[in-house]
Amino acid sequence: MRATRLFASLVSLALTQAAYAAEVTIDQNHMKFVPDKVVLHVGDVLVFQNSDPMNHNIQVVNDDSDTVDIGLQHPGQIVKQAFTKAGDYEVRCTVHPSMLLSVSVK
Ligand SMILES: [Cu+2]
Repeated sequence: MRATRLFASLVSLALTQAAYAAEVTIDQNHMKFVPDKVVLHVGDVLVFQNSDPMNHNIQVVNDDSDTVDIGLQHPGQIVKQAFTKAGDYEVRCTVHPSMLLSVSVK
């Protein structure tokens, strides 16, 4: 009985954490962010994977033009970026100016 209750509270804890911090994967493929638009909740994490045979660079720019530059991302490398403030962001690759990802954090 006790074990059942403990298990139930662990499950609800896990569900609560999942609800507050999701990881959303963005691929970089053929010099595009895929998908190129995403809506997140505050605290969610974008997981960038690079499926291209070339380096990319990830820059996150917010409404006020504040920029976070994550640096070069090599082929096959995974980079994670948390979004802890609501707002609209644009993610760019400075190596390939046509690569754009719009991120809306609610
Ligand atoms: Cu690029």
